[in-house]
Amino acid sequence: MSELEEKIRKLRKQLLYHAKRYYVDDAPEISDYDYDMMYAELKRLEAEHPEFFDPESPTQRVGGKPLDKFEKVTHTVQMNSLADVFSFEELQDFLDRVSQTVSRPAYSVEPKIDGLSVSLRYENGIFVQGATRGDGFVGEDVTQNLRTVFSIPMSLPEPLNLTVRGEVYMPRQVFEKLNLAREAAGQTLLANPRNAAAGSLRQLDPKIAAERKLDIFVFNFQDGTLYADGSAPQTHKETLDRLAELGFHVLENRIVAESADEIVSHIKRLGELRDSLAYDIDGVVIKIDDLATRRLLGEGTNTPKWAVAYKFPPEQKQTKLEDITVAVGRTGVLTPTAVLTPVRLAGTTVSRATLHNLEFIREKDIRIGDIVTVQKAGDIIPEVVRSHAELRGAGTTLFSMPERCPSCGEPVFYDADEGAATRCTNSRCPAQLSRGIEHFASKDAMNIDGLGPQLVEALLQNGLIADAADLYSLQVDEVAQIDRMGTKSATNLITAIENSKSAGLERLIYALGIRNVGEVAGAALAARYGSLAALQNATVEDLCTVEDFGEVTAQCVVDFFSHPQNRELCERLTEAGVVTVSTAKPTDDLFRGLTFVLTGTLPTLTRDEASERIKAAGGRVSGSVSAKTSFVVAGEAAGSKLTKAQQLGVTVIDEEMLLNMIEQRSVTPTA
Ligand code: 0OX
Repeated sequence: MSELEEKIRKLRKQLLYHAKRYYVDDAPEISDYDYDMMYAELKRLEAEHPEFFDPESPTQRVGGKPLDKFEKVTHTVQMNSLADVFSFEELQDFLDRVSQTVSRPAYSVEPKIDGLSVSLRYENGIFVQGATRGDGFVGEDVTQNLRTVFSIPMSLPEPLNLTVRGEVYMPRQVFEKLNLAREAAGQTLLANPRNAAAGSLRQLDPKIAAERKLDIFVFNFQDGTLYADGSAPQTHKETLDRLAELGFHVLENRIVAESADEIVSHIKRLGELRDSLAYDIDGVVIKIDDLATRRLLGEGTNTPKWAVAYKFPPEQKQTKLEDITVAVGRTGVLTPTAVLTPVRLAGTTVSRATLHNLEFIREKDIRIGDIVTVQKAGDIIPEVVRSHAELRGAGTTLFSMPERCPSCGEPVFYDADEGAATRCTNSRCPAQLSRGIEHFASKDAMNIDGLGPQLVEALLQNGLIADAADLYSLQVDEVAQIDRMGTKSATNLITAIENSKSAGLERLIYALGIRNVGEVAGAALAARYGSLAALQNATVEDLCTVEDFGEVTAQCVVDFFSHPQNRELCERLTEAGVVTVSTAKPTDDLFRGLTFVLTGTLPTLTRDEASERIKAAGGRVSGSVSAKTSFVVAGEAAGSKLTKAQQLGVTVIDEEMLLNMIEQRSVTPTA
């Protein structure tokens, strides 16, 4: 072997060793910098000497090309989900149920990682395929992205055929860094590490997934052989210990417990540990340890009878309400926002929370300087739950709404009818203007990538734009003058603006920000009138005949176009080349007259994708369930919408049934 080849081999070996020390053992021996240097050197040598190519090289983790779509994978063993319990009483019910069949079973009590379940398949000890859980039967092939997860071994020390299951997650630190970078680039922030991990795993370009530095905890042996002699493990603990021996990053902080007391105290311990872990956990999994006992208890329809997930109650924290600021929204509504002493809550640092309106503040007797309890609604939006009058010292102050708009200084009006809103009615108010342009550019409207709140503000402040139509005459060199914008970002922005011209009439109508006209109404108007010009001349009477339009919304549309400056805006948008006529091909009429509501996380489609499919088939997508709803499409963790559908007797279907309906061109759901 040449000296060079020797050197390359040695570097590969060292890098593999240090990656394991870092990602699997959590005990790095060298600095990140030294690791990166070694990696860069190997990359250089491999590029100069392709004759020494080795698919096992650490540099080959990010080798694949971007895909067009993910292939489907049928799981050999169903990837079940877990039944949830929300209290110790419900947990006791589970334990009681089990003890009717088995006496004094031992349980594995382990953290429930808040990530995404995947399967990893090895053939002859080589990692050959990784797939998402999907609906438990069929998932998506995300092998390329999983290869970038360093704690997934590309090969095992023994030539085994096996499939394991684990939870992919984004470590909190990685998540925070990612959001800081997104903030600096004016991109929307990701809500929590779980969403960030899900988004990363769904990247078609493995390079992006690699940058996201995902990690995994393996928690189950699905299929195959765990020992070369073909023998099978007896317990879950033995399985996981063996998987650790094979080089997997296996769940930590788990115990084997024999009594309810032991289980409950470990749950409490994990609850206390939660904040100090490097990753998010959202509960504790309690599963029978003995594998033969598991088989005896068997499986339910979608969940095993031998395990439950105890879900932690929404995390709440106390913090100080330092101040209340008032923001002016797109429609002029003044919204009070709590400024909090920053506190870590469910995966992110929270320093602001909405206080809705004055009524909310009065009802909860919230005062500036109070200690308040905060939590995240749906684990995403921070909210103030209560104030603590009992902890109130001297020096707290009552809040009152400003009498003048904090942005333009004009008097504001209180409207008890419209959701107790305080409103600035000055149509030239700068805050409303910036929010309006942000809305115009937003993802669901004209979808101008990179044009976030900070950039809109900068463009307005520099006098480069005065309204949304001005965006279309911006020049690269003008934009490049703005702080922290180089020529490259400026060029990207101009391209995105240019592309938005063909966003389509539906989006354009929504983007105009007409009161009460959301995406659904925008689409209905586009379908009905076919052009912006026709819409501008519609009467209230005529608008009232559009599907789901009442007089209030109809009047809002007429009011909007009765303002000369709005008409002028439309004229300038048209002149700039924005498409203002409907280019939609006549839609399919399979779902004509049918309304769908989406709830929960669907196994393979994002919410937007599912909506697009329904709309393309001529159906409507609504945000709320009523007796008029035709179908509720429910995914994992579906909440109140599902309950409401069941109460109202609305047909509930899953993603697969929806796709079957479209494929088989039938409005009768079949599994
Ligand atoms: C987790 C986790 C998820 C195995 C068979 C049914 C559920 N998120 O950490 N799932 C399971 O168990 C599977 N265990 C876990 N720890």
